[in-house]
Amino acid sequence: MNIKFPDNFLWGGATAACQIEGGYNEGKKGLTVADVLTVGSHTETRKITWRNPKTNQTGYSDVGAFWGKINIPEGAVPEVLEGEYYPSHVASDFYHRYKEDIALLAQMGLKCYRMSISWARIYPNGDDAMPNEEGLAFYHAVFDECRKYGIEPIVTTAHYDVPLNLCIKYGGWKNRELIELYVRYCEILFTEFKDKVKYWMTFNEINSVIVENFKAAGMTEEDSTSYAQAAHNQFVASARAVKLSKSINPEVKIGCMIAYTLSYPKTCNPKDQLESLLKARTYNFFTDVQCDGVYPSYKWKEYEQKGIQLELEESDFQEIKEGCVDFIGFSYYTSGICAAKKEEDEIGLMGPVNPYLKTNAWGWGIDSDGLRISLCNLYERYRKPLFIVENGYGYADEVVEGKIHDDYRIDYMRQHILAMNDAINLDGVDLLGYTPWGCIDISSLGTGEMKKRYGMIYVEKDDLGNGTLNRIKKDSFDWYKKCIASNGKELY
Ligand code: BGP
Repeated sequence: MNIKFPDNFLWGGATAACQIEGGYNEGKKGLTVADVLTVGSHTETRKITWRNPKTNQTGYSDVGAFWGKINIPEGAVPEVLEGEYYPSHVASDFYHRYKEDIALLAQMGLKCYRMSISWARIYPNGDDAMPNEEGLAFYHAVFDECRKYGIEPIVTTAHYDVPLNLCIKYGGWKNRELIELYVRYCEILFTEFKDKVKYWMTFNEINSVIVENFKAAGMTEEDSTSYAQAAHNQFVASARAVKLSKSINPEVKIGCMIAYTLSYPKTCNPKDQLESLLKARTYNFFTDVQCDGVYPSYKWKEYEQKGIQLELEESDFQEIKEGCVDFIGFSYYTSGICAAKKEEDEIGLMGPVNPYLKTNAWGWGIDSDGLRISLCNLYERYRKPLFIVENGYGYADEVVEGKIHDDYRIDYMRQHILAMNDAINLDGVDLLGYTPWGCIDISSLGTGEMKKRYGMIYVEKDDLGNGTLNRIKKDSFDWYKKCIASNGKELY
């Protein structure tokens, strides 16, 4: 097996602020949409908690999109309820343990660490007149700790943690006012961390704005026009941020980030193939705009058929054209199936179960060939450098006599690293790096569960927040350390 990764390949690990930091109301941080989300499970959706300030009535709403409909009553606003448990409030307590955690990442030999900055740590309400110095100081300390070990920070500016005030006061990303507020937030980041951060990404899984409206866009509306407007506003915001970043430091590399939800046609029926083509547009649209700098014609046709009218400004399309990204970051976990005839056994995003794939307890199939297909699809469509910034195997790991034997995760990562090797050496893909998701155990985004673990480092905490938060190296820690030290050659 000829394994050859580029000498400067960025082996890393990934987390997100609202899933790892905790300290949800410390250091003058404001609330985010993540802070009002309860814990769910594979069968029970997470809920948005709310209160009506006039009547003092409180309640729970589904989180929307694939997870029920948002039904926050008129006059009520999302709010943290006394006595409720919220996975993001303490999370994995990185806010207090970041030195210990980064030292562990350095022991694993990571070349880079993909993380996100919480907008509400920098501007607690998203629209504050001045930035929060304590928030800036926290991230300076984190980046200094990374650089102390030669670890390159790869930073996402927004990762499912819209400041809650922007949801309540502005209605979230369907409101064009968020463009300017976001660009002002990015200006502080790019200026403040000019000499510490070389790689940025704008919106995490920007294509989820049409399926994770509350988490990704801070919206409680679920109509197609709101989705389309939120996507457009994020395109303009991202494009302005790209141009701004280059004006502050021409050396930075700034990317978009999508969830690559590859879907195979269920049969060789041409109707299923057509369905697969249409399904691919749910993510291709977002990279088409941010890599080509124009809306694809199929999207205008779709908006015409749906009667969607965007709220546009003269300069929008010029800015989008001038704000194309340097690289494409994407998440890949599994692949799905789509069929012209909808099946009753569809599991949300990914469609019916693929009989050719083994799945984890959450029904996500293990498909490393799908990763190679995704890499080829993206590279051959855009010919821009790619970065796998999320990939991993969620599993309810068990501690047995102080050890965690996660051979299943080692096997998953080995298969996907071999697929990356093929894409690089057989298909000629330009792949910058690989940051497996949740390198330190963090709460699941979809379910809020702690037991859906992805890390090479175990965190002692259960689904209801009980535990010591102590860190334990899993078997995959030493395995990944050897993989990195051998630049991908030592995988067995
Ligand atoms: C992606 C998110 C990550 C992470 C991942 C795993 O969509 O970008 O934040 O959560 O999904 O999903 P989950 O945490 O639900 O297992």
